[in-house]
Amino acid sequence: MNATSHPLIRHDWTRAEVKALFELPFSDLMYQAQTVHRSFFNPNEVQVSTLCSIKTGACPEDCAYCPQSARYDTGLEREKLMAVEKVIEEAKAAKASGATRFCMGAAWRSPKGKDMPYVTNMVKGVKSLGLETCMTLGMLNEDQAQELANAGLDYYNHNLDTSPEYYGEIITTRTYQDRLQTLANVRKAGMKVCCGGIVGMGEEEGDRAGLLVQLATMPEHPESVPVNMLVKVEGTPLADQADLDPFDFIRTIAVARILMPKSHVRLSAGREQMNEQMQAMAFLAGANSIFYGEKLLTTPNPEASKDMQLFKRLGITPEAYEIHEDEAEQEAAVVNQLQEAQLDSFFYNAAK
Ligand code: SAM
Ligand code: DTB
Ligand code: SF4
Repeated sequence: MNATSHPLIRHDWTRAEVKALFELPFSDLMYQAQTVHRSFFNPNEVQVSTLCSIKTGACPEDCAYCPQSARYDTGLEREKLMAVEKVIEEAKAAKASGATRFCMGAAWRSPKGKDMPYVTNMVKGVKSLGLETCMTLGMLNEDQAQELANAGLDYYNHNLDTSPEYYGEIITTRTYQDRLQTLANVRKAGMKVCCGGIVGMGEEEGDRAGLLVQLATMPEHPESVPVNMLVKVEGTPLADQADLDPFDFIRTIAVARILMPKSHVRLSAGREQMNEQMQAMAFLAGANSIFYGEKLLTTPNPEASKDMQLFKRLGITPEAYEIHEDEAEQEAAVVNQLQEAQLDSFFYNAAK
């Protein structure tokens, strides 16, 4: 039996079934999640990704959680698109400190045509270092998705954020359907999908179930499922949102693990606000990926050395990323193109 035909991998989850999982006694839920996790993964390995904000702030969208929206005064300094060589320097540093995936995020509604050569050069450059690549640039049309896939982008991150019902409370400048369309374009182009959401935005348990049902009933589960705990930022509409019960956060991770057994579930934003016991419980619930490095996009994340100490205390090792030889050759060939990219980006930024 191959992994995709495994009886635990289902695409027909109903809201009622998922709500019933959320309502299990905590220990029963954790036991199920652990059982599923151990059938598909080494439970003592966690994938580590580092984030880099390649274009910061001044975003036209109105996402109520986001410090980068131009609509809210969060005191964030806007920064234009980072030069390709700077991105590559950051990626080298991330690799040196142990990351295997480099995720580049831009505060855009969607990339403009003029941006595409720069972002595709970033992908090629970062890949040539032997890192997995991920980008999150907002909405993509089919052509843009194909361009990124052709450049070698491994993952595209585009979150659904919450349930379809609660979505309108959080974002009005793009629809749920827009998001699903981008995800379909990413799949069609052959990239891996990174898609999850945020909890602690005032949603109900039914909304957390609704988000997970959306993800788990996709024809292919997202390979990576980030579960973000809202980072409350002064100036955003959600700055004073009440804290979510930490056990409800852990339940969300556990249910995601049960619904999408083969996916990496990421204990994503919000770790700076969690103690180590809570993070350990998230790993126990089936989380097996983190963002690693002092900064998320604009807000703080635990220090890398603290994470490594935590891993050591828990007997966790970072998951290795094996690249195949033919890929390595192709990637080495890209190094030559890099100098060109660096020059391009110098002129692009100098012209702005
Ligand atoms: N602008 C692009 C977009 O939204 O499609 C990409 C970058 S955006 C910052 C990526 C994701 O970060 C959002 O979809 C959201 O899930 C997450 N995020 C942003 N602000 C957050 C916050 N304050 N707390 C938790 N997650 C957050
Ligand atoms: C995701 O799901 N979480 C990341 C990543 N994808 C791009 C972003 C978290 C951002 C937290 C707020 C900030 O640092 O600006
Ligand atoms: Fe813009 Fe993305 Fe922030 Fe929404 S989440 S305001 S699209 S940067």
